[in-house]
Amino acid sequence: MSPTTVKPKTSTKIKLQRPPLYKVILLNDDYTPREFVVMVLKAVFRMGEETASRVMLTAHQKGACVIAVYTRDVAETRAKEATELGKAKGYPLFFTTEPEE
Ligand code: NFA
Repeated sequence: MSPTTVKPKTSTKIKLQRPPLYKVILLNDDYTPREFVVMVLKAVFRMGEETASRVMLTAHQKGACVIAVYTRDVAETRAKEATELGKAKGYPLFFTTEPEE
C-alpha cells in the first residue's frame, strides 16, 4: 500500500447574528379618546380593528400594553410617529420602547 497523506479535517462555524429586538409599549392616559388610540394603532402598527381595540383596552385596563417587537430602529421610529400623531391633536398619548430580554 502506498503512503497516504492525512489531511486534517477542519470546519468553521458561522455564527449568525440576530439583531437585538425592542418592544413598543402603549401607555394609558386619562385624556386620549379610545377611538383615536385605535386609529393610531391601525395606521402606524398595521393592526386590524379588532386587534387595535383589544390592545387599546388592555392598555386602558392595565396601564400599558406591549404592541409589537421590532429591531431598534423600527421600534423607535414607530413609537415616535405614533406619539407625534397624538401630540398634533393635543393628546398626551405616549408610546415607548424597551429592549426585549
Ligand atoms: N384611557 C383612555 C380613555 O379612557 C383611552 C386610552 C387607552 C388612552 C389606551 C391611551 C391608551 N379615553
